[in-house]
Amino acid sequence: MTEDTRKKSFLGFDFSTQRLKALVIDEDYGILQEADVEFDVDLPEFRTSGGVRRGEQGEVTAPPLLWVKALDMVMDRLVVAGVDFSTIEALSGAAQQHGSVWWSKDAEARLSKLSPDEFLHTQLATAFVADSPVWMDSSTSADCIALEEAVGGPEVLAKLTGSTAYERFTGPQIRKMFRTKPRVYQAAPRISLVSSFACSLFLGRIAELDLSDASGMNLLDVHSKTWSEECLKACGDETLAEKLGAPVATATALGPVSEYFVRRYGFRPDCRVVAFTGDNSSALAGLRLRSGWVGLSLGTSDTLLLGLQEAGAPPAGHVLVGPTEAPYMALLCFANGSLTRQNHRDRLAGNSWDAFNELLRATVRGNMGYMGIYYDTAEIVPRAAPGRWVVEGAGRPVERPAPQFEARALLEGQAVARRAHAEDMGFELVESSRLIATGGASVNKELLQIFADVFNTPVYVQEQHANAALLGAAIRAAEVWSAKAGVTLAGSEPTVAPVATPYPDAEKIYKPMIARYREMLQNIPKLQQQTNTKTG
Ligand code: XUL
Repeated sequence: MTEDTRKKSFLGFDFSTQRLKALVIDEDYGILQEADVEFDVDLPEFRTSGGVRRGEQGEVTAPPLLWVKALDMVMDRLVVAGVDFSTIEALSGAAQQHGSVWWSKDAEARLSKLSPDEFLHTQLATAFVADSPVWMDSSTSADCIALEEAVGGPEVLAKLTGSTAYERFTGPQIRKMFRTKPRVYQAAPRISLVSSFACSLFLGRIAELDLSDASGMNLLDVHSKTWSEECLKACGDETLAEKLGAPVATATALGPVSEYFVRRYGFRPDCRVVAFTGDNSSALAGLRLRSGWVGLSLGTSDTLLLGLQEAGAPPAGHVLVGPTEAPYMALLCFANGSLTRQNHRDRLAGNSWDAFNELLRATVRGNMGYMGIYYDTAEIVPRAAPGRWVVEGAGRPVERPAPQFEARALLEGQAVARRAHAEDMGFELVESSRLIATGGASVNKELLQIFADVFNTPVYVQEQHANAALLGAAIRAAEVWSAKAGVTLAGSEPTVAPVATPYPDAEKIYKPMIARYREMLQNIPKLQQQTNTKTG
């Protein structure tokens, strides 16, 4: 076959908290094969629960060898699924953000001389010096405070690194290791994020961190795109910059796949490995968000993704270096998402969405002035304690609102909050704006209509694949490859279907509600302590 007619496909991975997933797409970005390994079920010998192990003081870790063994397993499942690895032009991956992998001294040498006759996990059994703290870890409050103090306060840190200090961010995690387990810190010549660790397995050497995931560490100056000396100094010693290595742009082909994969699975020797990144950055690529579009993942928590031209200094939420063409991206994780919606559906409408939607239909858009803020769990954006606040049109608190007003107040309140905080991050509505919804609750048409009206923009649903991070990994592999090869791939135009469009009077109704929401926030008790209740 000639170069032009040869079938081309692209491989993506998602090293998420509970499972490892793999996906092969073709030139149309259509899905060819998928495989999945669930850590607790498929690898019970690691004794994880939900993919992690919990300590008594908020520590949450995972053994990196679990992820290595899961890769052995998922590769075998791809073989069984019939993947022809010789058609794969490029591969890339996504991973849970913030987790750190602590490599041993002999790791790099081991990675470079892997025998294709053996599993990865048997050859890399001594490649790590510690279990990996992951994003659910909340044991580093003291380190967060110390880091903020070292640079001149939370606002200064947010301006510099895109976020105030968060327990799960890797800088505070490294600081804790340096402080409490100095031998581990000294024993590891290199530290990876979960994304760059996973990439290393394919490259046969320790991979560079990508700038987008590196922005989830409280260590990167997001303006100069280099490590902040001050932050490094506050979290470790003079060897830290060397341990981390210099980060690279996310859309970088780091090299060919290692010989191990060529000989064991039949990859082409010139198959490109594109830098892996964090799952949220990968989701931005998977949703193929353009300027002025908003990605909205409606899960246990709700996550908002935006492409940005400038890096602001967010009081809540995160600014990351952009993984695609927008220079920056905003990541807003609202702790109260689907679980909170379900709790109140159960309370107001006896466990039934149909009954809940009946309540919504008994009210009008704007809810006759009733507005609510519902935090069943401590909220992150904005940082606030759990509680429930409902007011009527004149702003007076309402003790016992009727169920139909509560139903609408809950959903409108959530959508209004999403828009207000997106605006705080620099989001501006433009003619071509769109909201792209994914996640479990994106099947709820009534909810999507409310989002369409509040954002005054049509809502589309990502239909092609429910897991935007996984799809994004394969798409990024395809796009970096095609840009380099000068080939336009048939799948590069997004295909999404509109499911809700705003009513003409939407802005008149909801714009004032955004101002009222900001006023309500003034009276809500703030959380003094940092919070890490975010769920994926
Ligand atoms: C983001 C975060 C989570 C993880 C989940 O800041 O902590 O979304 O990336 O995998």
